[in-house]
Amino acid sequence: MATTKTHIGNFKFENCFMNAAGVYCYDRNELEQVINSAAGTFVTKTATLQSRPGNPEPRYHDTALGSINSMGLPNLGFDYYLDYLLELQKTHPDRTFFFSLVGMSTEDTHALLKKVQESDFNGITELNLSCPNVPGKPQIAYDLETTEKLLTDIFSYFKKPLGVKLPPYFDIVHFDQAAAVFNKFPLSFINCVNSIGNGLVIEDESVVIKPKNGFGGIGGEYIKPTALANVHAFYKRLNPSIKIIGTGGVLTGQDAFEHILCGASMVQIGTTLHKEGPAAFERITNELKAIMDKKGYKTIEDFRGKLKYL
Ligand code: RRO
Repeated sequence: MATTKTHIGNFKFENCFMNAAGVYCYDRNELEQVINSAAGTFVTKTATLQSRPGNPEPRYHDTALGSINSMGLPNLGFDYYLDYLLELQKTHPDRTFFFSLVGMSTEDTHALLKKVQESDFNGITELNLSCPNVPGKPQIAYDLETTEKLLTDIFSYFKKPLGVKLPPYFDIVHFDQAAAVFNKFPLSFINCVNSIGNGLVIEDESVVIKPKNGFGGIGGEYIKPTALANVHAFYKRLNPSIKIIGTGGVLTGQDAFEHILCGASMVQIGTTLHKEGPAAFERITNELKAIMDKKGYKTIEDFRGKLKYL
């Protein structure tokens, strides 16, 4: 039978599927459920220096075609997740986990990354450049000058594996400009895409979430074409050493197959994991393996990036 093993740099994973940050990753209880599922690894909720309660509820809403959220970065704080990750290095020495981070200011981001650099953490760090939901704070990665300066400063002291979580881009020129920036740095990966920022869902006469008068990040089925386009646009433009994590609109093995065809080395599941729980990992893995078996693909490298054009 086909295998869905994968790697990012020298880190190997038994399965290419994992949670998307924000879903099943708030605390140890949720993260443990991902560890004990068919997922290859997990990423933590994006951590800030201090814990945060996030935005007022209701702040997440499922719809027939996906979800909208304006969580506002609720998290238990950097130390909580680092302590747990260091514990897992002892109990699961053969596995690698992802630590998602961002500061509420540039100074905070550097403070966080310096703490990671000085710690014994030997996993992979994901810097979230694309939170759409903190009132008054634009998504960092939509400002490429700021992003380039930030990464320049970070790589002057940060020597551990680092990737960035990106918002979707919507213009070919922006793919070119963003890729030119990311290619200047020794990134382990980029993760495409975060939710499509600041959508609006209405039921009857009302918005469905409280923060920001209902505006929030859109996930799920709505966003697969945008996610695939971002994965493939960056796959074609980035140095091959920068791997791509594909996130957005994965409900089935076919959706995951398409992300990998576009160039993804790992595939994250967000809205579907929220709707279905960690059993989604086994279902989607089996669906992907069945597609691979039918096509005669033994590993994901047999078709990764090999999207056909007309
Ligand atoms: O916590 C959030 O509101 C949130 C974050 Br940090 C993010 O990166 N993406 C998202 O959809 N929600």
